[in-house]
Amino acid sequence: MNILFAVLSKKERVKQLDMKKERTFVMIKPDAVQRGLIGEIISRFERKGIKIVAMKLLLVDKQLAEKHYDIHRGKPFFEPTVEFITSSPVVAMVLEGNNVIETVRNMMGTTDPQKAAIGTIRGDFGQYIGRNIVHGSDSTENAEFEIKLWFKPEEIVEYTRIDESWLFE
Ligand code: IDP
Ligand code: MG
Repeated sequence: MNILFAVLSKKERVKQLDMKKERTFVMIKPDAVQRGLIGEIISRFERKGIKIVAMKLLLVDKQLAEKHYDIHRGKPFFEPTVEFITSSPVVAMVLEGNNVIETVRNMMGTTDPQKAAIGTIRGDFGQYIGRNIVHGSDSTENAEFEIKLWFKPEEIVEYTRIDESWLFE
């Protein structure tokens, strides 16, 4: 750490490190729930130091699924994706952390598990684009929209994790 950095206030250091506290919406899809991968996936986020601020297991109805995938309406995979997402329970979560939207997307890997890098969630556990294990918001706008769609404000919990001071200066 350089001397200048050390004398900066915490707020200034955070700014210099380009830290951005964000929230993202993550869903563990029916294939991963059925295959017993809930713990494995949540564990990866926990070990990265990402905070879970909301979580529930639910059977998704058609209306919610269609709203969630509305941006893909009209595409050939829209109907099959809605059918898949409503076929069996999912785990819905709100995750919070520094640049968490991009971090989670990187941890998930690219949409097609065949092409996703080994070491990513999709790359390690999936084989087919229509069964790709996990969803994560792709932008701040979509994260905001999806969090509002899936969770009531009172379902999101503010708290401090004990390891926060060990993850950041
Ligand atoms: P993303 O989940 O990586 O953001 P999107 O392009 O937003 O990918 O697609 C949403 C979801 O629709 C995918 O996660 C996948 O479940 C499904 N999907 C997308 N493209 C295809 C496809 O070509 N075949 C089958 N399913 C698809
Ligand atoms: Mg997407």
